[in-house]
Amino acid sequence: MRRILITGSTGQIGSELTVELRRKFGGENVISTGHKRRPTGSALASGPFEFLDLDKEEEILTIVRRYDIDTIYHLAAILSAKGEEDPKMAWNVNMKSLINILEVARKEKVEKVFWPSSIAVFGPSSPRDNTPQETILNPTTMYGLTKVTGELLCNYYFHKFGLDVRSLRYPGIISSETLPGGGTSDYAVAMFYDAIRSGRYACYVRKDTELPMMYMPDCIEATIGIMMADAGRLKRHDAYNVAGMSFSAGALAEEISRHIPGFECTYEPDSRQKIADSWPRSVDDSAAHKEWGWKPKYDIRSMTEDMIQKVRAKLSNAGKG
Ligand code: AKB
Repeated sequence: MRRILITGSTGQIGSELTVELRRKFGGENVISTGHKRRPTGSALASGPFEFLDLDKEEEILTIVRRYDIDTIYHLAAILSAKGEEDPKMAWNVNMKSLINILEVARKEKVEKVFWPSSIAVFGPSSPRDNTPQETILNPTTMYGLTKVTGELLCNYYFHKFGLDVRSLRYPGIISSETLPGGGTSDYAVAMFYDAIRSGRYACYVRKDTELPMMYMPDCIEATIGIMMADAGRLKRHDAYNVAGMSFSAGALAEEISRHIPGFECTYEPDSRQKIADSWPRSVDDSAAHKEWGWKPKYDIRSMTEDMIQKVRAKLSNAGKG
């Protein structure tokens, strides 16, 4: 059996995707990589880990050859809010790593590559409700620029070299395992932690700010789902819109209050408000439904119930430790 390589495997999505792929395909067959720290925790430590500098094509090549890799999930990236602090660094990290992965993949005849795009490809001139699959892509963040360029690049490698690249436009992802870092949608995760710890949260976007979101189990399902889909059914190799749920910051606070009576959320918008205002409130993911059977399971109610339970258990275990 050939093997799977994951970049960014200590991040919010990578940490949970690694565990699920190892459960499905066996620990030894999933190579997790990162460039800063070794993963902690038994689940992530349940298979090979390699330090990998994605800036260096030859390092990627060495690992792909050493492990006989046939599938790559390239998740490492700088997200939207962090990208605005140092736009040049965001461009360099996001674009250099992607082109290096695509180059190694085509040269080594890797079978499939997954690369995440984002709702950040849209901008203020895109329709904000039920945003279509095909519409104006005119982002105003550097992160969004790298996602539009990345989509074009993936599509180019598919048509020019026949490399099977697949991609999703992730909405904000909500999860309890690994905290997100540097994104605009991170408030949806932080609100749970602060609500459980202290019963209050100062939210950095307005109460009426509505964004598309997805719970991690659906995110993992969508990511593996598109990679397992029959190639003949996929009409696109740039990226598919995928929706889970859409809600405002105020609606999430209200839902959390049902579990934590007296929870108090205040709203103190900062520079991330402008980014959120440039993104869709909801997206049309009918192409994903039709072409590869995408169907989310969680809505705001079931996600909140599960998050409260998981974050409570996590914080109470951490308190004991
Ligand atoms: C971010 O907020 O930057 C990301 C995203 C929506 O791509 N979570």
